[in-house]
Amino acid sequence: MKNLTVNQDRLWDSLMEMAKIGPGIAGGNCRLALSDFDREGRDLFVRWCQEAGCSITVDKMGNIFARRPGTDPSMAPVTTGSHLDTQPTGGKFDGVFGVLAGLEVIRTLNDHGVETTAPVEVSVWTNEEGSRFAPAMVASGVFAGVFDLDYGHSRADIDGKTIGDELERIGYKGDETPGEHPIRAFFEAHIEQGPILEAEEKTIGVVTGAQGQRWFEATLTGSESHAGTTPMNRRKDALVAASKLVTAINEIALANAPHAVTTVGMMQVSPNSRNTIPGSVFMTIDLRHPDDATLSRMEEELRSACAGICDPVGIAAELENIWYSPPISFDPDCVSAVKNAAGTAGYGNMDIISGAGHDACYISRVAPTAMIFVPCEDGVSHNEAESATPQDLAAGCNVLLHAMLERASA
Ligand code: HGY
Ligand code: MN
Ligand code: MN
Ligand code: MN
Repeated sequence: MKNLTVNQDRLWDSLMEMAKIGPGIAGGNCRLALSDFDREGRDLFVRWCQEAGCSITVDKMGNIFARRPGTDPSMAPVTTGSHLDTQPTGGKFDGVFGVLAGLEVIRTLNDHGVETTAPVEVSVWTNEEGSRFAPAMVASGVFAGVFDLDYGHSRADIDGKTIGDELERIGYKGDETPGEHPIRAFFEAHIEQGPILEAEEKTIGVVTGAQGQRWFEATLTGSESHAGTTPMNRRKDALVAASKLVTAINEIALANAPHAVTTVGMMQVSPNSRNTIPGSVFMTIDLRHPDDATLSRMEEELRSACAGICDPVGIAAELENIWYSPPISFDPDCVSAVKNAAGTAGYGNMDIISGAGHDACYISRVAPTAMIFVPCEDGVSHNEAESATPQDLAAGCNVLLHAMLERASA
C-alpha cells in the first residue's frame, strides 16, 4: 500500500469544478456559510460522495459525514474533512482542499479496491469561517461540546437571519445530534495560509498545534452633531476615538512581537453621513497569540487602551469578548502518522503551528487529531488571488491518504 498515490488531475479538476460555485469578482470565491451557493456546493459534494459509494449523514448543525464502509462496521471511522464556506473575498482552496482531498482519498481507495478495517469518512463543517455568522468554527464547536446546540442555531448574521433558520431554508438541518457521531481519529488537510512553507521550501507542514484567538465586538458611543457648527472642543466624535483604538490595537501586536497578530476587520459608522459627526462606531477585534498568558495580557492591554482613549473625551465604550479559542496541541500519535507519511513519500516537511483556526482545533477535543499543511503562493489567503499548485495539493493528499490508512488499519 506504500506506493498508493492519489490522482492529481482528478483532485485538481474537482477543486476547479467546486470553484465554479459562488464565483468571486476576481477569480476566487464568495460562498458564504448557508447561502444558496453553499447549498449548491454541499449538494455537489454529497452527489460525488454517493457516486463513490458513501452513505451520508447530516447533523443538526448541518455538519455532513460521508462514510466509506470498513470491514469492521463496529469501529469508529477515521475521518477527514474541512469546510466549504468561504470568506467574501475567498480563494478556491481554503477549506475546500481539505474536503475534496478527503473525497480523493476515498476515490483512490475505490480505484485500488483497498479495504480498511475502520470506516473512512469525509466531513464538511458548517460556518467554519465565522464571516457571515460569528464565531468561527461554530459547528465543529457544537460537535465538540464547546457550544450548546441552541447557541449554535441562534447565531445571526447582520440581517438577523440565524444559522437555525438558514439550515432549514437550504435543507441541511439534519437529525443527528452533534457529537454523537464517533470519530476514531481526525485529519484535516489545509493550505498553510501563511508564508512559512514556501519560504522554507517545504512541501508538507506537520501541524503540531494552533495559536489561540480572542474575538471582541466594540461599540463606541459619542454624539452626532453638525459638522459645520460644532466647535472642535465640544465634539464627542466616535470615529476619532475608534481610529485611535485601531492604531492602539495594531501597537498591541507590535509590542508583543514576533508572534502576536491583531486585526480590526469590520467597522460600521453611524449615522454614516458626510456632514454629521459620527455618533457611534461598531468594530470587531481579532487578537491572536500562540501563548495563552500573552493572549490574556493582550486583552488587558486592549481594555486599558480603550478606556484611556474613550474616558477622557466622554465616549462610552462597550467592549465584549465574544469568542475565545485557546491555543491547542494536536495528538502526538496523529502528528507522527503525518510525519511518517510525509517522510516515507519523500516530501520535505517541517513542524508548524497554525496561525489560522480550523475545525480540527475543536475536533481535537473529542478525537485524536492532526493537520497537514501545503504551501500557498506568497502565503496569501482570505484573498481571491489564493493559489496552490496541483503538485503540492496532491502531495498533501498523499500524506492524508497514508496517515489515514495507518489509523484505519491499526
Ligand atoms: O479565522 C480563521 O483563522 C479561520 O479562517 N476561521
Ligand atoms: Mn479554512
Ligand atoms: Mn478561512
Ligand atoms: Mn479556518
